[in-house]
Amino acid sequence: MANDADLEQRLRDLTLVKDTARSEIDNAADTETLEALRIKYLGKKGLLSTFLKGLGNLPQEKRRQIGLLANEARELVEVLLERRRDVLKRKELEERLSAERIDVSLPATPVLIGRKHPLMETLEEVERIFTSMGFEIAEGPEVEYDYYNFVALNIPKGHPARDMQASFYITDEILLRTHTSPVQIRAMRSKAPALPVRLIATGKVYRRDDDATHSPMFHQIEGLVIDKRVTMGDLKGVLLEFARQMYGRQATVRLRPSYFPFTEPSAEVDVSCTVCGGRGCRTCKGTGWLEILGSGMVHPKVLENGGYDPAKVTGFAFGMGLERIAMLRYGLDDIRVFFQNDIRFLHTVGRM
Ligand code: 2NL
Repeated sequence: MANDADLEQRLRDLTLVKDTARSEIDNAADTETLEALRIKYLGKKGLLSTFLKGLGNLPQEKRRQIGLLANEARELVEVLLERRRDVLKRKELEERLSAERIDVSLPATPVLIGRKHPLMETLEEVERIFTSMGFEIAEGPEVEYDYYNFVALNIPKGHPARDMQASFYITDEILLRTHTSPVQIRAMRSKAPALPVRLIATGKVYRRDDDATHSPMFHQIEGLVIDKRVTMGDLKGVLLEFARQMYGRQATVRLRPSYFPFTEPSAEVDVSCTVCGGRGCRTCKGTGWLEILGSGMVHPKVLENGGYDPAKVTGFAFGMGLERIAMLRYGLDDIRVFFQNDIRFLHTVGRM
């Protein structure tokens, strides 16, 4: 009977669809492929829907019979899909977890952090020492009048110490300060005639110079003491205490005669070599001494320009380059490393 043959053919078709679905679903390698199979078998235009639609011309009894089987097939495919989906989901999660695993034993990327600049460390140490002896800290403008920078300090126009080639002039009368002395002149003039004056002036200064031992911008620390009967002995005592606090209690100082326009008498100050202690080595070139600053008794004209009466008071002053003090402290021989901003310098200097 044609109908029976047709029915059997349809049952074979259904079995084939079920078997193919089972094997395709079991072999699906990932959830994407599985979704494509869901559409292939269960979608609106999928194989099972198409199969059910094709039953329309069968007699009702046969249609009911085969429809039942087809629906069982649909449920089977749904169950197979769901089981396979669970397997694949778990597999994909495991793959992701192992791919994203973090090896906590790996060394971390180093984080480079900054540190206080060696010049500022040195400055703070110098300030600490002088404030411990009763000095106050004064600051002033870096752009200065020729008068405060030179004239008030007994360096009049035409004086060899104010060579135009050596200073950064902005106009005829205004320049970048070449030392911190104008800060002290300003401080004296705002305080005079009160006593005592005990201050240090610190900050950037500028000179047209540039090599391994000179930078066009560097830092100075100057000290000034004015009172009744201040002597050169007071100067030496203060500087000896500075050297001992800075370089250790064994440190000593010596004064050598010198000349500055703003002091009279003037003296260069050496500290016993911080490397060999005075026996003589490469750093002190065998002399046992290192020059650290210049000093002297404040010139009467400078006292007067600062508003003090040289007949009633005396004073001493000294000045040092912060870079030189820091170079001795850290054993450096090139001033330029302070200003090159090479992070490796900050990470190594003073730490070896
Ligand atoms: C040096 C020498 C010195 C002064 C600075 C000074 C300041 C006033 C009055 C008198 Cl207001 N003197 N300062 C005195 C002697 C030496 O510096 O070689 N500095 C790097």
